[in-house]
Amino acid sequence: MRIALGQFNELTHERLTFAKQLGVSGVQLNTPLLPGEQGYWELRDLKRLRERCDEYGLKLEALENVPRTFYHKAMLGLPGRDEQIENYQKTVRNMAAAGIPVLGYNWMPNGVWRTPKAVGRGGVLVTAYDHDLIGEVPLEAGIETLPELAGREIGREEMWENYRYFTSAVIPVVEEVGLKLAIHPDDPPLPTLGGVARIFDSADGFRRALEEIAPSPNHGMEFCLGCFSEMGGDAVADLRYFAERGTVVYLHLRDVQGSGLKFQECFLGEGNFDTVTALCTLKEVGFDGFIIDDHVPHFIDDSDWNHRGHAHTTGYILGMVEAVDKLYRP
Ligand SMILES: [Mn+2]
Repeated sequence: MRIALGQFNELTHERLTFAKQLGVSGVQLNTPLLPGEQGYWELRDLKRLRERCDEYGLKLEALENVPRTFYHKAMLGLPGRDEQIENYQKTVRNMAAAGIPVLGYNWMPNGVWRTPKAVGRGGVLVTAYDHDLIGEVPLEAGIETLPELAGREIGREEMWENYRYFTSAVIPVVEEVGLKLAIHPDDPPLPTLGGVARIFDSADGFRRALEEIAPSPNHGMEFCLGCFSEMGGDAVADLRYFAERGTVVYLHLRDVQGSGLKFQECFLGEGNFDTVTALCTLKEVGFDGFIIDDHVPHFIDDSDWNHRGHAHTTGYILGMVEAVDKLYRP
């Protein structure tokens, strides 16, 4: 099991040096700041990212999320989606040519939603969602203002049809060039938000996508334990189900307290699932992907990218994985 540092959007000397200091083997970027006026990412820009990681002896494990405006018409089934899908195919081809093996994506036209931050252990600030506050307070994240969303209601089957259309065009290209595409759960995983259905709100949604609509050795999950914990079921049982089928490309290792309509993030070890059991499960099924921490608590005097939070969580994961590797014999 490899561990990477991620969820930032540029490869500054500071971030790469920090990754080296933590002792991780790789890096992941979320929505990297690359020129994108043309609607896709260029080979030269992608190659520069990979080479920059090489210079620091770090593996560029994955890019997570192209800008939403690269494929929102595909998600919403709007005119212009074919052009966006062609551009998405270009990004896939360019990533493979640049030597970047994984592209993470999500199917949330209106993004991740969060209400104001909550207070966690010792006063750390953590992200939170309280459905009762929607419409009452300004959101920390969510209700994105894509003009195409104004006044629209989009149902589940319409979202599935749009998903089918998108994947039927993109998965063959992903297979051809040898890239892996990995889907993240909807966050929060509620059936609908802001009038837009959320189809990746349960393990069943993933089964439908990966076993019926778009099964492929090159198509899997960005398995976010935090989101599965938010679903309120047995997140580790879901992890086992997908990991033993080889569909977990990489893992977001975070947890929450509460679930469904009201939850807040927390330190690993304080939430709904048992972290040791989760890691033993991955070991048992021979998981060969990488792990990142995802969102982390904001510590006292932390930076805008929560590097203290990342240091704590990543260190905790490194220690746990070392222990599980040495002590656990499936
Ligand atoms: Mn996540």
